[in-house]
Amino acid sequence: MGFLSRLSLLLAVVMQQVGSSPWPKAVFGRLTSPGFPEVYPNNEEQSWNLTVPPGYQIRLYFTHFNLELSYLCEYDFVKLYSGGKLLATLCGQESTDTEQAPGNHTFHSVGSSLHIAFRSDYSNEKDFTGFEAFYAAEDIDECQVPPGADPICDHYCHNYLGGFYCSCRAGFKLHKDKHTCSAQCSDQVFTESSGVIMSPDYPQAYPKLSSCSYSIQLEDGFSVILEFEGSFDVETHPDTLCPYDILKIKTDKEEYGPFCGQTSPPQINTRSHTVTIIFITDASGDHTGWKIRYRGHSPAMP
Ligand SMILES: [Ca+2]
Ligand SMILES: [Ca+2]
Ligand SMILES: [Ca+2]
Repeated sequence: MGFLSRLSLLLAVVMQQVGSSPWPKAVFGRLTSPGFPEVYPNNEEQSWNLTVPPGYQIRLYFTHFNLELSYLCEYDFVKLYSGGKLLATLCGQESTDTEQAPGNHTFHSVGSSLHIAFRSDYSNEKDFTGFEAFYAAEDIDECQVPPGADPICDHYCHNYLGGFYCSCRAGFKLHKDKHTCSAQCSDQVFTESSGVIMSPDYPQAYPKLSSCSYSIQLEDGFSVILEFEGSFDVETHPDTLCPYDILKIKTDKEEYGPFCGQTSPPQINTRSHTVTIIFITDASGDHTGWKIRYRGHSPAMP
């Protein structure tokens, strides 16, 4: 295929993609009671179903509201439903102890659809002029979570129109679940004759869904001695041995652990010059982890 025909094919593809995925259509509009701004008729029922694309919600507010007031809005009402729930029952002109009028309140759908129902009963005691409302699609800021709720991203949350995404600090990688930050902690090698190795972020909570391995490689003839230092906290279970997060220590000949719980394991004299520490975490829990000081002991030296 010649360069020009390839270029025109590429352009055609680009044009088609631009054409087929336009900027989300603006969703907005106005709703009124039948006959507005005149008096609404008796025995009237009308409803509206509003839907916006995923990642958006519907904002609705009233610029005029004048419905017959009745106990619990039994006679005439506007009801708002969203996410399978009744959001509001509205009547009257102003809120009372038992009935709600919208006033300056702005309503938001739960998810991407909102159902609005208007009903009038068989009589009107006065001339009630109904309502006028305006609605518009609005981006959901997924990064804003209610106080006390878990953040949606482990590290950083980025909101955009119609969606959001997560990212991680240096040294971490976004897990394929798109919100967990897994530590990049595999295949770490230690060749110094002594040192300190600890769980990622120690003494802060260690990361979830991470597979760490730390390999101590000393010269032949040394024996690696491991001592736990500071606090020790690895997720545990009262009946099953370390079913969630696992800390294990391996040499050519032996395996130590799995260790978990809140009691530091005793000193380990591995009698080996190469030792691998393996730490695997699951998707939940907040625990501070572990810290190990190692040193190479040479039996030939005092
Ligand atoms: Ca009425
Ligand atoms: Ca968003
Ligand atoms: Ca865990």
